[in-house]
Amino acid sequence: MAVFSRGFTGHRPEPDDSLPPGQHLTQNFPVLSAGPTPSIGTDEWEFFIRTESGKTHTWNWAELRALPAEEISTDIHCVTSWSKIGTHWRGVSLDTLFEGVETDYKYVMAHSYGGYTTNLVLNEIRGGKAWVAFEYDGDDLTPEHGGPARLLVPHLYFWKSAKWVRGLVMQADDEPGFWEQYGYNLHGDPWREERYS
Ligand SMILES: Nc1nc2c(c(=O)[nH]1)N[C@H]1C(S)=C(S)[C@@H](COP(=O)(O)O)O[C@H]1N2
Ligand SMILES: [Mo]
Repeated sequence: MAVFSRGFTGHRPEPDDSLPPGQHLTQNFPVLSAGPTPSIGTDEWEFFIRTESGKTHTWNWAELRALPAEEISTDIHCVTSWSKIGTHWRGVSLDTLFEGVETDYKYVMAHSYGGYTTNLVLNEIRGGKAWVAFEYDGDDLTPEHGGPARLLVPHLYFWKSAKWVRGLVMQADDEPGFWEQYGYNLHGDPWREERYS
């Protein structure tokens, strides 16, 4: 199945209005990591979703790759002001991963290998808006860009797209993750310029 997502707002822009306010285009793909690049082999990689019942749903690499994958074509926007237009990814929709998950909690904390965290709202990462991505531009996702797999939440600033994603913990409340604790916005919509809190 092919999914072509321009993100939350459905902008299908001319170059002029293609970028959220305060953003500029970059042709290369900058690497922004708060710490060292963890090395996770696909033999040890695991992804989980944990709910308030204490139940933890887990997928190993083979199980993730056995799920239906989607092609994603989307713009990405980093809060440091670079944007890339029309990036190509392949990954599993969070809709697919949440299919058997029962939760009444509305908030999510994404956890990465290496300790990075970022907070999200469940109904903003369902409905074709977020993926666990493992390919970029037709190749395996490189370690510096979050490989073997990262979250891809392109309708929010790119810090929400947790690299080396390890799991999602359902939460009753919206709590700040790593960058949010340092003053980044809890929500992070680039079209509203929600950069800082
Ligand atoms: N685990 C982890 N994920 C992360 C980060 C990080 O430091 N660690 N940085 C975030 C930020 S601020 C951005 S802009 C993007 C950068 O992704 P890239 O390095 O692939 O460009 O990853 C996000 N995800
Ligand atoms: Mo960023």
